[in-house]
Amino acid sequence: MSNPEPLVLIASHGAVRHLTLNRPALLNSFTSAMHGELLAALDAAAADSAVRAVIVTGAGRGFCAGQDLTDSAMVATDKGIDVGAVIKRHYRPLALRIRSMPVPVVAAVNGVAAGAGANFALCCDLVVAARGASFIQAFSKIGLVPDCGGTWLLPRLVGRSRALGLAMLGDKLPAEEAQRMGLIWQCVADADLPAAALALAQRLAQLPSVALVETRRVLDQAMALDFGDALTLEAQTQTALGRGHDFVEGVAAFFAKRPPSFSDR
Ligand code: T3D
Repeated sequence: MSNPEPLVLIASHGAVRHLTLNRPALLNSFTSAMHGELLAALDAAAADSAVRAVIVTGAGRGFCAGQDLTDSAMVATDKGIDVGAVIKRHYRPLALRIRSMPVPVVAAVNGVAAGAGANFALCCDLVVAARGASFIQAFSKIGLVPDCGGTWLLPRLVGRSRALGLAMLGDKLPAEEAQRMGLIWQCVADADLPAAALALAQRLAQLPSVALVETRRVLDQAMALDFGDALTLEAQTQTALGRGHDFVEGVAAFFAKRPPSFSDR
């Protein structure tokens, strides 16, 4: 018997680990099985010291249509459907895994990103999208609130007013407009997406991973701090980073007028 097709394709380009959601016929919507493979692939990338950046993308014409609404996890029982249990079992660990990766994660959004598929992309550090891609907070159309971190991410990315507009109306937001309003980092021509995402990930891979990941953490934490506490957090973080090899290397490379070679992880 032949092995079933993997639900997440895994490839490496030097220090960049490339993960592709692979259920193209159903726009890469999430099943329990795909969640399992994705989490395992992210864990493996996190544990591999040769990996210095990760790209997530989708196979076919879609990026990810969110929860597969036909997956067995969704089937009603005699106690009714517990949607929250699906979130706790799958989307919470996924969102936390992305936000705690020891290296930067780039979402290369190749097509429609809907529901938890949109917020999965927005959990990533930098989002680059093809011009033909779009983002849909599809939740209100099926009587839910944004999940996979959407309630936390959206107002921080685009402000409360736009977050509410996107989440309540659930309209399709084209990638160009998503870039204009600051929801994503970059929108590129459709044909340029793979090369643009790889170039971005390769650039990130050459930067000091620990400092990048600490930048993510400190920026997120500072949102909930007053100015004085944010300054304290910056100082504490610089103390730790200043003891790292990467800081010594960065300063040495600057004075030697040579490219740095960062290795802390
Ligand atoms: O338990 C829980 O629910 C927990 C958590 C939930 C988090 C969530 O993600 S809730 C939100 C779930 N997602 C959606 O509601 C999006 C549903 N999909 C759509 O609105 C549309 O498909 C798109 C706007 C994303 C794309 O539209 P279009 O016209 O480009 O494609 P299509 O024809 O609608 O879809 C292509 C196929 O994929 C189609 O199947 P078919 O007819 O060719 O056999 C369609 O049914 C299927 N598909 C698309 N999205 C899903 C899906 N099948 C299952 N689940 C999906 N989410």
